[in-house]
Amino acid sequence: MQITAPMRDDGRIIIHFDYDCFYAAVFEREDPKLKSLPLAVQQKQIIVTCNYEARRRGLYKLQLVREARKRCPDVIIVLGEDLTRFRNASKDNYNFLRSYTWSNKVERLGFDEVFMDVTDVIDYNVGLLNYNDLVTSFFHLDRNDPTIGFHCDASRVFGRTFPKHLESCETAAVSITNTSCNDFEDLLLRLRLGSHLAEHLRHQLEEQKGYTSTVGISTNKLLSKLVGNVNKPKNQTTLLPPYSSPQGGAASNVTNFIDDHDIGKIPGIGFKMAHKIRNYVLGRPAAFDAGLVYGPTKENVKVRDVRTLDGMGPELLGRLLAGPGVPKDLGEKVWGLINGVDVTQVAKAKAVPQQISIEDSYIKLDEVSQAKKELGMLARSLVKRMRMDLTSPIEDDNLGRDLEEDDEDQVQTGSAVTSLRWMAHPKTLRLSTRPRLALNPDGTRSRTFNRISKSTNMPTFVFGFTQGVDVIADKMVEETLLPLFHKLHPEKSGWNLSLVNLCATNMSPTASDAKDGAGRDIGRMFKKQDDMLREWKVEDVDIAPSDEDENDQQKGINGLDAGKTVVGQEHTLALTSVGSEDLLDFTQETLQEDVAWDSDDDTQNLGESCRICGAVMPSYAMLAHERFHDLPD
Ligand code: DGT
Ligand code: MG
Repeated sequence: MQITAPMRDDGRIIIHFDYDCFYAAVFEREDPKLKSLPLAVQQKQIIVTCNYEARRRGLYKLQLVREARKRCPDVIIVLGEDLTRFRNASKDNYNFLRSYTWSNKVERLGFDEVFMDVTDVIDYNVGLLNYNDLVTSFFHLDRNDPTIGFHCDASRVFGRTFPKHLESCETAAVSITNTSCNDFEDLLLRLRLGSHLAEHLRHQLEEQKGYTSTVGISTNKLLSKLVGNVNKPKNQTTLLPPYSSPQGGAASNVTNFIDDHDIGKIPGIGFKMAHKIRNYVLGRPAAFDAGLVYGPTKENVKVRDVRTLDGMGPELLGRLLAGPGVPKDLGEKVWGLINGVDVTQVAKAKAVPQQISIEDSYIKLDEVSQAKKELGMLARSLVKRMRMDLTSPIEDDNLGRDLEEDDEDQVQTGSAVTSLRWMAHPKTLRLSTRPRLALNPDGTRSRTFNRISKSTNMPTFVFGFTQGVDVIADKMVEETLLPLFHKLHPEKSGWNLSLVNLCATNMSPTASDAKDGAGRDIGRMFKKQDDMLREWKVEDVDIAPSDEDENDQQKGINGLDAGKTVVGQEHTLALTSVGSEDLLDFTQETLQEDVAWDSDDDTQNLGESCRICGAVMPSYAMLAHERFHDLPD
């Protein structure tokens, strides 16, 4: 029995950006001569990324440092454990792209991906086109100033496409599906304009910010992200119409495109979900492939295999994926995804993050004194991040005159004294830990991803500026965090934690923020960020670490500077392909297998540290990663 595909809403135009070799590009921007040299960025003993010169010489993402050195002895290795520079570059690029939207619908996914909903810009331009002369069109970027924009040839798509060649609407749509030729032409025109806007933005981003990117253009987040991957790097791909067919098959480019993806590569279908689906399709447990570092399985179960399976549909998927805490409509959502339907909206830019979360992982954390020390480091990072992300300077034009007394104060930032105010107050402080399970009788330890947590009101002294970060952090540990910790772990010993997380949440915008809207405060936030950062800047030494560093890995794992382990984008990539199992971020939501997109790096969590090499990665990737170490050299 074949179940009909869900309806797609093709009314939007979404552009997805993925910066090329992002971490390496950040270093190249600081020192342009690195561009022509093989450059790799190291975190623990792993090359987390490398530039294209290094890739040309056989290096790749998530390679062991010692292998990279063997392969390319003159590789320049820079340390990338301090995420500050990546976070700043990410925010700067994001703000830049945001300035081109009218709706403010711009959403970051991790540090190096951005979705833009440009539907309104496209629709406006469609309305102004001269259909008798599409070749010499002018794309308007400003509704109020008709001179701002660029020339483009709206009679064709800019850049690459999927499929490579466009079929005419007669052959592709009408004859097979009776889809109206008008719908086909209308979508094609809007996608064409989207492709020209994407090209303009890519160009501007490169010219003005120094970053090249890989871009996808389609009608929803899922399709734009996936189609961008078709041509990497420094390229763009537009998914061509027709997008739908009543028969749910041959005529739809969406189906043709998505069908060839492994089920685990669909964003929104997490590791556990993909595994359950594979098992069902195969009728037996899917096997792992020891040869893949991050590839969780060697089974080749494609979307097509799932979609066309007899009886497959929302109900069956719902039953298959059911479990405690799983949303009721999960079956429908997943059915939508494998049919290229993604109704999630591109989130509007937020003035402040919804929460700020800092965490670190540990091989062994089983003493109160040690826990107190770690809490101190995490608290320091949290207070710094709160000051950086939740405050804005009060400018000379007395913009802050209407503020409450408590909201403003004077802090020393760099050499200048600046007045700051809080844009939002997190009302809640949450402490979470992940205790290791006791050893099994056979000496092995079962893995758990479960966290336990306790929350309390955020102490108000945290919002004062007169005391330094260290003083506030110490007070926070003594007065708030240790009491919470003792509630979580009343026993003096007998526990061993693999992770500790601090989260400032339950954000309450200050009165003036709510009044004046997001835009002004984002601007202020970025304006002051450089100053704020200067004070805490950790300089990485751009020299290749010595071999002894490799022996330092064990001490490095739980002894990390909390300032360097601030929660940021952390995701894992397959060696040759990308997809959700590689890219899904590992917030608690992800672990609960929700299909929500996690888009704000400020809320993402680092995974675990590998006990052998110290590489940080999502918990779900750890088993596959550990197998990598068993491989012969
Ligand atoms: P690309 O997009 O293939 O040209 O290369 P990148 O380097 O931009 O890779 P991407 O987009 O997957 O990830 C962005 C950055 O995130 C990358 O520069 C380094 C970091 N990153 C990626 N995967 C991992 C990972 O598994 N662990 C850690 N710690 N960082 C990662
Ligand atoms: Mg990238």
